[in-house]
Amino acid sequence: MKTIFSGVQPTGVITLGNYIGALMQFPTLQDEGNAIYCIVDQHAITVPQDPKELQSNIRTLAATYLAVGIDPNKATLFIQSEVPAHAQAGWMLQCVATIGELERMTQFKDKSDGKESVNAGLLTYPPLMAGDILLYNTNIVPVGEDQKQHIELTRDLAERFNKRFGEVFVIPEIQLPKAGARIKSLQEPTKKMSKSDPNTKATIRLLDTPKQIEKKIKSAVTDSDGYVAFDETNKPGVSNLLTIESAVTGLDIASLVKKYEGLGYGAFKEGVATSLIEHLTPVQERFNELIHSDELDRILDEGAQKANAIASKTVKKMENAMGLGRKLR
Ligand code: ATP
Ligand code: LTN
Repeated sequence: MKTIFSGVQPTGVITLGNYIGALMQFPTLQDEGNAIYCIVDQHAITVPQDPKELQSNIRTLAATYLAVGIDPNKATLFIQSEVPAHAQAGWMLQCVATIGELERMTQFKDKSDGKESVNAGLLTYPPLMAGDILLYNTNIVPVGEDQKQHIELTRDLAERFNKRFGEVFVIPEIQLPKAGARIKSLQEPTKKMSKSDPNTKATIRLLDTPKQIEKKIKSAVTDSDGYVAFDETNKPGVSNLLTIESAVTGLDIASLVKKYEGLGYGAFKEGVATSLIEHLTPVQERFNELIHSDELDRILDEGAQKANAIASKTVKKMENAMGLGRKLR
């Protein structure tokens, strides 16, 4: 049986990019193996966070995971900071990684670009992420395309560790979604849709109201051709909307292009918005039921316990392999 692991940062209501690129795959995978999903709050503090807001975002994300279809009877859902093994493994892997390779990470370069001072955790973010994955003997990591470089580094660190200290880690593989591995900004359709985009029109959030969704899709940047076709180079805006509708309806792009044949962008955008609202409404209803429930706390407590049982064993193996503490007898 394969182990699947993924994490999302609790840095605000998740976007349609997070949803299509990552979360949407999670419920399917819980039927295919041992699935473990994490709220990576320790990653979130690599950029400044308001403590009260962070805790509220953690709860929101937990309810979101369940609302999109994570079943706690099939998958493990937990909060990273409630399992100490993550920080422990992160430290050991920091001592295996080099500053040079961490400085080459594009996420680090993007997030530190133009800033006078960034915290050291932003640089050492990838070894913590590698620890998340490697602690559970993970085979598959479902993520969006922007995480490819981090997964490659995770594999490199695992191989280096195994070579230097003996076989401790399973080497994980990335799994990108079939479509929608990189959902673009609605305002600048060559850039990725991002949680932290200051332009609110650029990003659809999972909990946006139908009115907000309609408004944002209507003002999405397209082109002046006036016909619907899929061409990511010349028609990035239209192609992005097609990708979004295809992901939430399960229809292929070709049949969507056919659906909009002879119609202008007004009707096209209306169609995309309708499909999206239809798909998100039941998710939002489940979210509202869950967010204030005691059930949520029970699920997270149980998740932390299950995760801890596996992860603390791997930490012991890592420490022993590296020669930390006393020899295991
Ligand atoms: P930010 O945009 O603020 O840097 P983020 O949304 O990229 O944050 P996470 O919340 O950790 O960061 O992302 C969770 C998952 O969503 C990851 O698997 C990531 O690859 C995926 N993801 C993020 N943005 C997109 C996107 N635009 N298209 C597809 N997948 C995405
Ligand atoms: N770096 C990821 C979030 C993340 C993650 C993980 C994803 C942290 N640990 C482990 C998959 C597996 C991001 O920014 N999207």
